[in-house]
Order: sequence, then structure tokens, then C-alpha cells
Amino acid sequence: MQLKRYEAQTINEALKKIKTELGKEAVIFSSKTFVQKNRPGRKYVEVMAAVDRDCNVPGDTGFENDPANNRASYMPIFPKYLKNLLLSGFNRDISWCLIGESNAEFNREGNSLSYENILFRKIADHMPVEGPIIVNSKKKKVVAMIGPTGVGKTTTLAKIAARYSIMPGIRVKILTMDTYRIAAAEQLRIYGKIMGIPVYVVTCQEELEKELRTGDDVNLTLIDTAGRNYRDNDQIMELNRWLNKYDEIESHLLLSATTSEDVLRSTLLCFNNSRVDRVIITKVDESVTIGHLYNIIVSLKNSVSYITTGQRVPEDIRPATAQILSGLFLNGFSKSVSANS
Ligand SMILES: Nc1nc2c(ncn2[C@@H]2O[C@H](COP(=O)(O)OP(=O)(O)OP(=O)(O)O)[C@@H](O)[C@H]2O)c(=O)[nH]1
Ligand SMILES: [Mg+2]
Repeated sequence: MQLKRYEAQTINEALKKIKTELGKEAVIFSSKTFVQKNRPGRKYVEVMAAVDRDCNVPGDTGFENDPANNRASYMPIFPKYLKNLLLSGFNRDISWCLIGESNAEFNREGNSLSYENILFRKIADHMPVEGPIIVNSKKKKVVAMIGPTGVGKTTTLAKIAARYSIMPGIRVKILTMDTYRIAAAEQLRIYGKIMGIPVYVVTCQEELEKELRTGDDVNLTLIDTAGRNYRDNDQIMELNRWLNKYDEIESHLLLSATTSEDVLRSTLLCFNNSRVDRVIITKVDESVTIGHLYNIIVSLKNSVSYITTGQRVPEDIRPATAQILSGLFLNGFSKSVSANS
């Protein structure tokens, strides 16, 4: 599916351009009239048109070319859904691909599924999810929470610690490397005391090494780190150094759903200089629309492990599944996750 924006003085002029470039099969998706900024009184029209050609999403190879290759497959049979996707923050290319693929399947002979059901599955199909941290009693698992400031690293770590600490045969310990803020270690000590989990502050590489190599019977070590400013290269490099030194550490990058798509992309670019193994999406309860996250997630190399849905420890966290995420993207937080709480 190829979607293009055209500008012209009149709608007829725009249609002529579209016909020449995209051909007679082009579908008009929307048209709007604007007043020219530098020439008050003069108007121009903007027309969005699409044609069923290539369905590649930038940065993503997961979307198929439209298999049905007939007119019904690209006609926006259900403009309501297309509009909803766009209003939820899904970008135009991705929205059109999802609608194109859903239309094709909906029109396929013998289909008995509702359109919504098909769209739900299409959204889920493209999502890399891996689910919760796997801990077993035989091997030591070490997980670090990394990410920008204030995204919920410490709170999420406490939620995960609480969940695993009550599992039979699993022993948990917490290390904090956040020595920038005095209150940070104290915040974790309080959680640790309530949950009966030991908390250690590590101030240097030697102390980290000692804690990782000690012969205790802990199965899950959770490491809290200080928030990194994604624009501060030194901070990112420092994180990089110790993450690369310890292969056994599985790093989970936390991204807040309340962050704009541009900032999320920059954050990912910077943190990908470090080793990122999984992604946790936080604060979905605070975000009005989350389609912008989908645009990011479908192009990720890393899969999503958890989503967090509020401030309560340990309640407000869910292991990520394609179904939960798809429901979230399609129906928003209040109708999906919170309804199933
Ligand atoms: N609404 C909502 N708030 C959250 C969620 N997770 C964390 N918070 C809140 O976000 C704020 C920051 O959380 P922290 O866990 O301290 O974040 P952090 O990433 O450790 O912050 P720094 O260590 O300063 O970088 C706190 O007020 C948390 O209660 C969530 O899923 N939803
Ligand atoms: Mg913190």
C-alpha cells in the first residue's frame, strides 16, 4: 500500500496529479482546504491518496505485500477502523497496511471472522513479544532495568521483585547502582524491607562484580540503575561499559507510553548503543493514545517483556502478550487492560 500526500491549488488539479502518478486505481483517502500562510486569502488543497502497491513499513519487514491484489483489498471498506487507527497515533503507512491486510482477509472466501477480530489479529501478528523473565532454580538470572529518568525503573523493579519473591524455590536480591540520588537507595530499601528481600548498594564495578560472583543461593538478581539522559553520551557510554562486561546481565529498557514518538525514537537510538535485550512499556494508564508506541514496537529488534499500568506495587504490571498489547492498541487502556484487572 502506497500512501501519498498531494498539494494543489484546486481539487481538480490534485486529482490530475494523482491520476498521472498513481494511476486510475488510486483511492482518495481525504482532502482538506488550507489558507496559505504567506499569502492570506489564497487557498490550497491537500489530498491524501493511496494505491495498492508496496506495503513496506519503514524499518519493518514484517508486513506482507497485499496477497489478494484486487480492488477490494485496498478499498477502505471500513473507514471507521482506519480513522480510529490514525486517531490512536498509528502512523499512516502502518494504518493503511493493517487495514489493507485486514480487508484482504475479511474478503477472502470462507472467512467467518468479524472485521474487528481480524484487525486485532493483524495488530498482534506484527508485535515482537517475549513475556516475563524466565527464572529457574538451576541457573542464576540477572536482570538490569535501564532507561531515561523517571520512566518507572525502580517501581517496576519492585513490582517484579515482589512477584518472584513469593514463588516457591525462588530467591531474589536487589542491587542498586543508582548512587546519584540519596533517596534512590532508600526507596528500594523500604520496598526490600516490606518484601523481605535483601538490597545492596553497589558504587563501583568491583562491588558489582563481587555481588554477581558471590556464591549465594539467589536465583534472580534485579539491578536498578540511575536514569540516563539519552542526550548525555558519557552516561550512555558508562552504562555500555559495564553492560558489555557482564554478558549474563539481561537488560530491560523501559520506555514510557507518555513519551512522544520522536523522543522514543531518539531514546532507542541512544540506548541501542548499549546492549538492550528487552523492552518494558510503562505508564500505559497515563497515556491517552498509544498508537505511537506501535509504530516503534513493530520496528524493534527487541521484544516486549512487560507493560506497567499504574503506581501500585506489585499489582500494576502485566507480562506482555500479543493479545494484551493488541487489545491495548485497539481499544485503549480503560477498555482492555483495566477491564481485565
Ligand atoms: N501512572 C503510572 N505511574 C508510574 C508507573 N510506573 C511508575 N510510575 C510513577 O512514576 C514515578 C517515577 O517512578 P520511578 O520508579 O521512581 O522512576 P525511575 O525510572 O526509577 O526514576 P529515576 O530513578 O529518577 O530515573 C513515580 O511516581 C512512580 O510511582 C506506571 O505504570 N503508571
Ligand atoms: Mg529510580
